[in-house]
Amino acid sequence: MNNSFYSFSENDRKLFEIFFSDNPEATEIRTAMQSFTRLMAYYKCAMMELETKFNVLNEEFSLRHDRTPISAIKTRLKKLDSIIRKLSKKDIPLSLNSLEDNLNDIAGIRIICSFERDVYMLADALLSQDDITLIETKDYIKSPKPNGYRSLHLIVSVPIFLLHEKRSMRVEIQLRTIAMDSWAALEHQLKYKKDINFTEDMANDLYLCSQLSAELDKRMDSLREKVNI
Ligand code: 0O2
Repeated sequence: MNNSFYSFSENDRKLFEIFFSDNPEATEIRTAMQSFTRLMAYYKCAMMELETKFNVLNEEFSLRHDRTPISAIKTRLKKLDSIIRKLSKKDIPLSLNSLEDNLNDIAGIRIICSFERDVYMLADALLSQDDITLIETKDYIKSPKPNGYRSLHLIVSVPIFLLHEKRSMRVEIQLRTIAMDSWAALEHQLKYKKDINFTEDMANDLYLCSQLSAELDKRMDSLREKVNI
């Protein structure tokens, strides 16, 4: 996990000059960049809150059941260029305020579980906490995407407590099994690698792989049930 809140590249600076400042004066741009960095810091705090919550759930589950349901936790802050791309795609005004109001996935946390049942158990445990507000659920496990993508997505609002204020921040949580995660990583690689021509045959093969991985998850879950863990 990266510990710096947000580090600006030269490219980010240029993007700021183009999109976030009406006035190309250096001080205006600096102020806009400072506000953006502060907002990113708040999102990072929200991810830290959620990461701790999942670590606590993992710990308590392991005390009760002698196994850990979480195999890995990954966090990421959306990069400035993909924020701008998403705002433009959705035809949303390019301003700092509109980021917070319109994008739910600036902060993302991915929870990778051993078993499909753990995905729902952890989602339920998190959502029953009284400081968590559920904003949206997309269950791509019960209803996979047409390409075969499976994962449970939750958009939640979580409070962060700053020196003089409390702020509610929205975070996208993706919960998935190890099999779902390796499928998604492979699909992402094949689809977005510049030198690969992504053919219809490859898309069909990937869809079949997704069905096999769903079958694998089912079998692993029934094994888990048999040994009662
Ligand atoms: P990144 O860098 O991974 O975050 P919305 O946000 O509601 O306007 P969107 O973006 O379609 O609409 O939301 P959705 O369907 O919940 O998907 C958001 C994220 O899920 C994506 O983030 C991916 O991480 C993952 N995802 C969704 N569909 C697929 C898929 O078909 N294949 C793979 N590999 N991942 C997928 P981003 O923003 O694309 O990028």
